[in-house]
Amino acid sequence: MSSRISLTRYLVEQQRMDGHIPSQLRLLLEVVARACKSISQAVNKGALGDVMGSAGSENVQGEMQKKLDIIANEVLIEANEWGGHLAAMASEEMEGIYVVPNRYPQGEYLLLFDPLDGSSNIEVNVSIGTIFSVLLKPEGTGVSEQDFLQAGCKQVAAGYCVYGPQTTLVLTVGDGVAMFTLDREQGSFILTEEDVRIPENTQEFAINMSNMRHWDAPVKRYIDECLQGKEGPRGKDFNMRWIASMVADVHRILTRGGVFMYPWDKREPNKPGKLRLMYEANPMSWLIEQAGGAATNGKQRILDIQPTQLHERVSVILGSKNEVERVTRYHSEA
Ligand code: P6P
Repeated sequence: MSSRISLTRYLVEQQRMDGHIPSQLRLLLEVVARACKSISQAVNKGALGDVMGSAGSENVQGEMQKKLDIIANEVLIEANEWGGHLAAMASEEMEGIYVVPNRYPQGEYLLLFDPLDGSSNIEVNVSIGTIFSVLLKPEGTGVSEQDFLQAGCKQVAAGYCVYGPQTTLVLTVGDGVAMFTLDREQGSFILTEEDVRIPENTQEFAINMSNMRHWDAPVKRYIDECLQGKEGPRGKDFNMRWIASMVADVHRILTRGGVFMYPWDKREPNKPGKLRLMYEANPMSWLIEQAGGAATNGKQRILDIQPTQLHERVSVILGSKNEVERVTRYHSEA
């Protein structure tokens, strides 16, 4: 039987091999993985636990919070605040940053997360997930929101945990993408994919088609060509998927290729897009690039965007390299 490599062993070997993972970062990633296991347990309870339905509150985005959004956020805060590896945390569910309390030692890392992405899918039992991003705190005493405003290319670790038919943790520290499946009997994440690669071409796109009338011309042009199939300019038929859970759509793309698009549209013209840059687009874009794909906002590489606000939004086009380059080219030609 091929030796089963646990997440802990993988991280220790990565640390030993090329010092890619300082011990404090290894500790942080193991703590985040343990928190995702707890979130997975809560998600899997469903209607059997007191975890379903609305929390009766709104998050900073003005969106109704589900009970599980709050639970997942609290699990991540409580798991990470005492370990001494973090200076502060930021979450989709919290307006401001969460500075590690003085009663605990402060570390050099900043952790950002969407604790439960796709929570509109909870009631219908469709895959949801936790997305996380790790930055180094800039030199200097104390920590402020400004310290978080770093471009995605500064990330030192990024990943997600998808709560689906399997619970799978997907991670990069800048040396490719690895996937770990949760062995519930042992309670440990086991390495099941290493050096994940996305095909450069695809015949599958993911976009919310109900927004078509609101899209900009380059997006309309790209999707129209896909819909024309082999009789059209692309000369091949396309398939469409839209799970309305970014984690699940990105996991499919990391697994078999494809292009995911949540572009700017006319519904809220003052917003650059729906998805958040710091804790959705940046971690997902790094994973995609580390697996040989590409990620732009239609005009520039997402990882090069210099953030100005913690919760700022961005237009997202990511996945198979040649398709992302085509959509981006259509924007530059427009
Ligand atoms: P829509 C989930 O709420 C999310 O932030 C992403 O996970 C997902 O891709 C998108 O929004 C779905 O948005 O407008 O299709 O419901």
